[in-house]
Amino acid sequence: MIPEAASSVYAQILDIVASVEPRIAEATRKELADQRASLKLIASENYASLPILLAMGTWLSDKYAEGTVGHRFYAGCANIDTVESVAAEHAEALFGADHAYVQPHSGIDANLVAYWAILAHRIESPALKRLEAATVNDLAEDDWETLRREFNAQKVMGMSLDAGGHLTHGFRHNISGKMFEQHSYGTNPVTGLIDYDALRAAAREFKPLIIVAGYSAYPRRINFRIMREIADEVGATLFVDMAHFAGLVAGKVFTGEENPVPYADVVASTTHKSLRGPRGGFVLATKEYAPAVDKGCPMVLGGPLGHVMAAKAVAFAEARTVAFQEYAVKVAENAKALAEGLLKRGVRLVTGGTDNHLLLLDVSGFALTGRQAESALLESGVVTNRNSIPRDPNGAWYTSGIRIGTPALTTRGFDEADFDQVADLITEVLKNTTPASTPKGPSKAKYVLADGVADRVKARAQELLADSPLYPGLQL
Ligand code: DSN
Repeated sequence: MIPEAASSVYAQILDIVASVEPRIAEATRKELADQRASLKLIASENYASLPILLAMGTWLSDKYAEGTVGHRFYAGCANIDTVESVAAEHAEALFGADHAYVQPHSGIDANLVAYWAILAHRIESPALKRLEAATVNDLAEDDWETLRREFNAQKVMGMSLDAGGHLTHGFRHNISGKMFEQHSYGTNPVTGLIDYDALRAAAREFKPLIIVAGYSAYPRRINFRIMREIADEVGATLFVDMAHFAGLVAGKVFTGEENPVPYADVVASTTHKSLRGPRGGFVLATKEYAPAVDKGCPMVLGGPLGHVMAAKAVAFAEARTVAFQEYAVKVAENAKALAEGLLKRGVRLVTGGTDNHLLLLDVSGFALTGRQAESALLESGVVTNRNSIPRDPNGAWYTSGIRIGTPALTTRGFDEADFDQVADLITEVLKNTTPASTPKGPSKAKYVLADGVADRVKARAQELLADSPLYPGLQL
């Protein structure tokens, strides 16, 4: 519930901002209006609550606090210590983890902290020990050279980008693909599902130091017991990136073998996707890996953001409620309803459906690229993102897929019947879009949307959105 006073408080806050730079106040107001007026289906986005947003707008931002609780490189960090401890305490209780490190500023940062911690913990490196014990005056260039040699050519194995993995799982355009020798696993060409037997065989041959499990565009659940078994068999550390599905773990939709926390050595995540917190990251670790994870700042990260850790604490506290569990259940139910709605209207889904919060549409059946479909949908007020599908003939720029998810609209209150309507709107746009002709043949980027479709879809979207207002009661 938003107290009535919130509207005038926000209006005054924006007036204060406008007194210095009116364009920022204006863009902030407009962003709210735009988010209110569109069907937000980007699988990695959500809407944080006002308590979370408000916790970020304070002077906790003004303090430097490199280091960890009780062990800072700056004086006067007592209040930041409180904030960080409360956030970590909530995260540990929420996920049943031995240890939570809540400083990472983003998902990529959280993954880098995890990679460094695993390297530092796993690689027997006398040079690293010497460097950690050294004072600035004793640092010897020889030790760095030895460290680089001792850390050399470690191997990581993660899901390939076109199968739904993430850039940070060893892709060549990310530092993870440069730090490590990399091998990726894909999905079965017929079912589109992870093939654990193939993965096991590849792991036996490649012998990675780290196996990464997790995804940003795979519409199914992972069995982490099997991933643990494979990791143990080849002596790998099991690292899970649960950024996309942290809300489903927190909300107890993913339990037993689908919950990564009891099986992984290290788990990294963002806070702002299905978990519905502020923009940021965190890492969970077993007792064994915790000391190495805590070296994240200053090893990998800049100083922690006290105001964002405060908002993370509020978000973790929210996620410990029954209301959040009900939300997480609805996210998964709504994704199923959306999948059924699309399938019955003839849209092809990678893996034939979903059992998490996201769906991957193969739009090649409409003779469109992902880029054309994304643009036509956006013109109609439906916000999605293009995404590769497994073995995508159109590559990572044009793609043949559209990724959509239910976390944001479920936060607004959409139910299964609403998502069936969303499926109808998406299908109407796709069926009425054709590639534009160019002298060289059909364009991969330009498209033609039949007259009247965008206006009709926008109008129907507005009716749906009006029944589930964003931040109801907030008059801005
Ligand atoms: N950008 C996030 C996503 O959209 O999935 C992952 O980094």
